[in-house]
Amino acid sequence: MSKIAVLPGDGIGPEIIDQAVRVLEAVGQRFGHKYEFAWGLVGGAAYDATGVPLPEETLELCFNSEAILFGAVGGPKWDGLPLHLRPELGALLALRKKLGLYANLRPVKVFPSLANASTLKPEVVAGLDLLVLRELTGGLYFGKKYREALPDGGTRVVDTLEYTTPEIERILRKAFDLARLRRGRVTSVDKANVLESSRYWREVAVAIGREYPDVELNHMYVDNCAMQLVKNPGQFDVLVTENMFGDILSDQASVLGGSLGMLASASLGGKIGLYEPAHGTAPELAGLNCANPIAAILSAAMLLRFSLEQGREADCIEQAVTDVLDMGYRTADLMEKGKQLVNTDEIGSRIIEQIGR
Ligand code: GGG
Repeated sequence: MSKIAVLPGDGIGPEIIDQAVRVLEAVGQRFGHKYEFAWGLVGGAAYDATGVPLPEETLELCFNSEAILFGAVGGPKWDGLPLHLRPELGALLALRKKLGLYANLRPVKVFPSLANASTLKPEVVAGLDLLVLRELTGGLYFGKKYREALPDGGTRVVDTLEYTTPEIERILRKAFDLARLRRGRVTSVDKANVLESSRYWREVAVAIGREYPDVELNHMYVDNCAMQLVKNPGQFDVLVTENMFGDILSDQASVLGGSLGMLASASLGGKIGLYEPAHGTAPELAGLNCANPIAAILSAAMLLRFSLEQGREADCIEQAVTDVLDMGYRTADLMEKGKQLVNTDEIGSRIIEQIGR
């Protein structure tokens, strides 16, 4: 039996994760697998219950599981906490670091029936399939950060963007390895005209690129990349970049597929993978049963594919999502004229029906 740690977190986290777990149960039933779900507290919910956002008990549960299904953490209730206790830094980033999850895969795909829901013209995004590979345990989010009082009464604030050679090399190798399984193109995104870390990143990219003569490498400044994503996204295959750049660019790219609610992710690199929708907690939607659970459901499919080596089962989930969208069911974030509005539970149920067919 495969043990999966389930950490729903805050805001809409519990609602969308409930649907992902139901979908996993349905797939298990269809393919004759039994998954054991071990539920844990994380983020603001954990802070409220225990005084810390990532309790030891939760960590232990993660280390004793084969994979982690994660919802989302954070919200206005915890905004005033010091950074190290905030759900984002104190739980999610800490968990990624402790598990060695340096590679965050965020696939941006346009499902055929969602081409009209894209922010770009359907003919520009039809068939779009790109992968943002975000470095996840270094860079600006993990460098030294502090405030200091200045004699003039003001404050100096510091965040540092740090990388070491092995950290850059391993994420670039991952990008090239992934590109080999796709269309053989890597775009390394940096700000090498301004940042020393980016200048070095580019040097390392060139060196690693020589190990992969069959993969085409090009470099792009992050500002240009942001523009190219909304102008000509079809040029990208694997887009690899620093932690914060990847966080921003992947959210931007997600709307090409119709909604941030469609963007799944897999965080890999250690023994145990973590799978989470790229979106946050959407506090304004929490408890309303209207959030889109598809990113969480597609993250569960990635969990099956990468951690449990159940590719057929993952394909089955992805096909069920495609079918339900083709049938015209839409959550509010994807709603267009002529489609049928459904809530979080209902879209989960429609997907489960398709899995059972
Ligand atoms: N499921 C994603 C989530 O909880 N996001 C909250 C957030 O702000 N995360 C920061 C990050 O992904 O680095």
